[in-house]
Amino acid sequence: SITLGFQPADSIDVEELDALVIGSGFGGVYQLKKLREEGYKVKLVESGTGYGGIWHWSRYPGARVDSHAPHYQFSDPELWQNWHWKQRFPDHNELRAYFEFVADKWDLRKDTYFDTHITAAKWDEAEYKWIITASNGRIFKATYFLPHCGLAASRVFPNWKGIGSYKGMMVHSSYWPHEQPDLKGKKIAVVGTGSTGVQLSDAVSKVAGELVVFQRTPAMALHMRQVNYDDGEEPITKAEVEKCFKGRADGHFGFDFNFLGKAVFDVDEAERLATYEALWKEGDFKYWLGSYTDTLFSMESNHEAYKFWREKTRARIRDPRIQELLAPEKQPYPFGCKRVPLETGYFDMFNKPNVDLVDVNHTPIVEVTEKGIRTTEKEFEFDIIILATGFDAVTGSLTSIDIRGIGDLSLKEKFQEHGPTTYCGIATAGFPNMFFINGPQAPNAFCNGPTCAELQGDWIADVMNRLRDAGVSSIVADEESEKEWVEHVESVAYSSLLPKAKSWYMGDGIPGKPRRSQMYLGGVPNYYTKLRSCASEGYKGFHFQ
Ligand code: N01
Repeated sequence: SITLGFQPADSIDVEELDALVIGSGFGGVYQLKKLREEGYKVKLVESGTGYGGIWHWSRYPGARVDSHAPHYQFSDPELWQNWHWKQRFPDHNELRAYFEFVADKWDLRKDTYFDTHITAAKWDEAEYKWIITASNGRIFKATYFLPHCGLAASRVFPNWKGIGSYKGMMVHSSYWPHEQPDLKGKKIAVVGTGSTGVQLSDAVSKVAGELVVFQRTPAMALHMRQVNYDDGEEPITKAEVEKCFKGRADGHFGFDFNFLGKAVFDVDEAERLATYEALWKEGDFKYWLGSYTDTLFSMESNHEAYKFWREKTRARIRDPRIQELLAPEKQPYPFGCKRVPLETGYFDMFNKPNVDLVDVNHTPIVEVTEKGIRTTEKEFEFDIIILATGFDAVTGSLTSIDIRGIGDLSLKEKFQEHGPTTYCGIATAGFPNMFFINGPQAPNAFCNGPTCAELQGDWIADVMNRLRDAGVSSIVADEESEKEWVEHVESVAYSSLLPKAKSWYMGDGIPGKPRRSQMYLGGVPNYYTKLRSCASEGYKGFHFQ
């Protein structure tokens, strides 16, 4: 029998579905469209009030995607032939407008419930169905449960002493108010220097009276090289756009570029520096993910990339103290093994008289006071404190839902005990008929979002079709295959330098979270080959009932 944990309101019926999809980012909206085309009764639920996933929530000043247009979009010609990008790296407003456009073209609204936050999902072993409940009392019974919740749906808040006593405005970057607060002339703190903190501080510094950035680890950010497009001007021709969609799954990171195909010391110093200069000038992730093949695998090679980056960066900062904090002489961690932010003026901003940097390693935050933040050195007064402190990335969005599989197995406890364990980064043993897009141990953060949404979304639709045709009720990953996949993911991760940096890539920063690679680093083509061969071998590694 099913225990719902609350008594549903009389007026709310259980809605019966073939599939329930969570999340209105790229993964969720693609899945809804794809499954509907295949004839399934499917609904999309989203805790926010609009489409876009992370782009619905992250409305902070400066928020923009680090993946370039026109590749950061769906491959459906109905969409790209009729959409015009205004920026090479679109901002959150443009991205939300794109999602609205997609919702219209794909007629998504009639099958979407907004303001619907799923709190629990339980596999009913007698009926072979998922019973899924939302905090607003909605209940769904679905054959397939597809939590495509994204990497960044579970926010991290510091547990500083006195945090509740602060009288000013404190806001997490991902709960940014829809009505932009007035930042002009204000005294503002930004805590955190990941991709969010870098974008935010840069934008805030342009309007704030005073800005203090609190840094724990320096960001090895690269220049974005933003481009604005005029009306009618296209980043590349429509014919080229079509070609790039065909090649996306061949790129290691789901982009239209790859590593250079040679190692750092295959070339002499002059060639290496000329190559670094060219990549650095191109902007985008080229200097990171389009550079020498061994950059993320050999510390000696990685150090060459760091040295070049360090000199370029130090040249932009006047104050030697800040230079040393932002781009230290001694390399603090392997370049590119924490997510590389793209910036448009972050380092130059520290030359302004109204911008300062506090290193919380030297002067830790002791408490939050009524007026601001007290470090071991002094009390800072602020009108606004912005937390760019990140997320319980990748797994947090899944483990924050009480998901129960066979024998009441808790997903949270499973992941808590061992770290994420999945088969092919798309399913996990003990949880039948449950698949996720951009979940743990898939390429996720190392794949262009829409590329993997389509690749995984199509695979999930295919498996559902095959089961429907065969009259099979359920499919579940087997533990042995899962163990092999986890070992493979870990062996690729540990052949790289990634584990040498503390970052959310390895599950760091969340108390009690087991340290394990959150993503598959083996590249989109290898991942796709694995998914395809699993399917062509009759979904090898899964059991059926
Ligand atoms: O979060 P993060 P994010 N005291 O976890 C610091 C995607 N994204 O929101 O590095 C002081 O990367 C923490 O310090 P440390 C993208 O994939 C994409 O920036 O742990 N500092 C770190 O500096 C990205 O990687 C886009 O030592 C504290 C920062 O907070 C992911 O989302 C834009 C602290 C958190 O950095 C997450 O990025 C934005 C504390 N108590 C984000 N706690 C685009 O595509 C944490 N920190 C543009």
